[in-house]
Amino acid sequence: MTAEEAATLIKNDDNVGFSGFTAAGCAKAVPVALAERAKAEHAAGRPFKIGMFTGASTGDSIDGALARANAIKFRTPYQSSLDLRNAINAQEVPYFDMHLSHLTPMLRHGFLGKIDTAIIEASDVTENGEIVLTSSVGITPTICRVAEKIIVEVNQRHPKALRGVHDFYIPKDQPQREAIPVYRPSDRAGLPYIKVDPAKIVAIVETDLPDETGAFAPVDEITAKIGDNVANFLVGELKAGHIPKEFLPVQSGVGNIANAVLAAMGENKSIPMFEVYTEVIQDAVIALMKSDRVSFASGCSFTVSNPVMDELYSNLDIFKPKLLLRSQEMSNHPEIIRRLGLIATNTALEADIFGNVNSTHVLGTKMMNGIGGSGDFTRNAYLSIFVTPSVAKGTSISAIVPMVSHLDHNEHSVNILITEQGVADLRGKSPIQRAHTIIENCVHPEYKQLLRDYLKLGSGHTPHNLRACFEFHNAFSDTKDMRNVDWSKFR
Ligand code: 0RQ
Repeated sequence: MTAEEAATLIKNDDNVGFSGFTAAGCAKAVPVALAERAKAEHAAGRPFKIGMFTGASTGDSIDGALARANAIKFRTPYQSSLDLRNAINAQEVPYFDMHLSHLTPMLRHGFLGKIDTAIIEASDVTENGEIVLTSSVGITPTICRVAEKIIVEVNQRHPKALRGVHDFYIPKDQPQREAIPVYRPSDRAGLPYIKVDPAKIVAIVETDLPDETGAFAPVDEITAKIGDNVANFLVGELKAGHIPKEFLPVQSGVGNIANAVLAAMGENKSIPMFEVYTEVIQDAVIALMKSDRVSFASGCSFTVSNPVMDELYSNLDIFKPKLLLRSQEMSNHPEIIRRLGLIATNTALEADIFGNVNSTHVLGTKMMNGIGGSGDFTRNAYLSIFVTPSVAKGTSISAIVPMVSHLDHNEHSVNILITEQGVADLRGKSPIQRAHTIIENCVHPEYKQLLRDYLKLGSGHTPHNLRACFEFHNAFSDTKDMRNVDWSKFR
């Protein structure tokens, strides 16, 4: 049927689960038709809002279109759409930020209510209910299981030869749970297709639309320096015997900095060819496969720019044996992450001098995207690294502050902090030792003395001054520059 006809199957107040992870593998036609339907209902004076579960962020056709149509009842677990972010920060859309590995078990346990309809994108669907997905897996196996109805967009952009790239495995519920049989990034645990009762498929809509993934920013001086610092630190760890000589699988976060870090690791020939066990497979991973620096990559999505996607699909016979897509429950599972011994690198918005990290809230109150998978990986990795430029908005914001204005990853989980200034190895250090290491190695020169002076205002094991700890943030909100902090009134 048409997307418009399919959209009429969704009612006001329904909960909808969407396929996709980042913009990869998202439905594109039905959500846009749904947003149009919401606008028409609102114009007729009737309410129309849906609850939304997705894998992570989505393309503009889902989050952007539905936010602009004022059609969202609630939203979880991660987003990166400007229109949706504005609605969340204006308190128009209730949003709950979740560890991505937690979402599907919670949906299966019924903690988050029922799902009326799953709207998913597929490359193929058979009469007996075998569904092969496209460029991501996300939460799709679970929403297909728990939803009452399934709407499938079959997108011709994605070749049927994708069958075999995915691995669909849902662990048994407790107390019957068994060990997940993934011992290497390339191990498969389940089927290459999702099996559903064909009677649940209430609509099939044909499309031919590209994923809405944007291009990555080119590596610049700052991100290149951060990438080099990460690569050189890992070479030191190899030489010290802290990382085995065959290396360990790598997880790398989302965004431009993460892309630059992977590129720098690929260029540093003291690092052997490595495997990737991650969430988002970005452009840099595909480039490193071509140059024989990455031997295998397991992830939850191909979050690649359109030219890289075209190249991937044109050479699928070469890339297919080296790639695997899993659900986010598997790509981010603590059991597998701890077993494989991942080297995890994620991006902080701000960190404090004691090693606590804020990945989500700009200046403590405004939601940026969400915690995503960063907590799943950070808490369970062999080595947990956080990267960030030392300053933001010119030099008016220091990314290193006395106390983080929101806490996502605490001092117990953060091993290494890296900026373009240098590397702070926090392992085995007391709070005061961590503070000295971070200030001297990672802080921008404009903020070093200010933070040294802050440390003198406190006392105790973790020498905070609770009256002064948010003065960087207060100075920014009062004067638009954190450097205008004045410690004299706290001495
Ligand atoms: O704003 O562009 O307006 O100048 O915050 O900067 O360049 O978008 O950075 O793409 O690397 O994303 C943490 C958001 C970084 C991302 C975050 C301003 C800065 C800029 C951000 P402007 P960019 P990135 C697993 C891993 C959580 C999820 C995660 C993220 C903007 O990495 O969402 O890790 N992480 N998932 O100027 C105020 C500060 C600031 C600041 C930067 N201290 N205060 N503003 N900015 N520092 C994968 C998944 O889960 C999918």
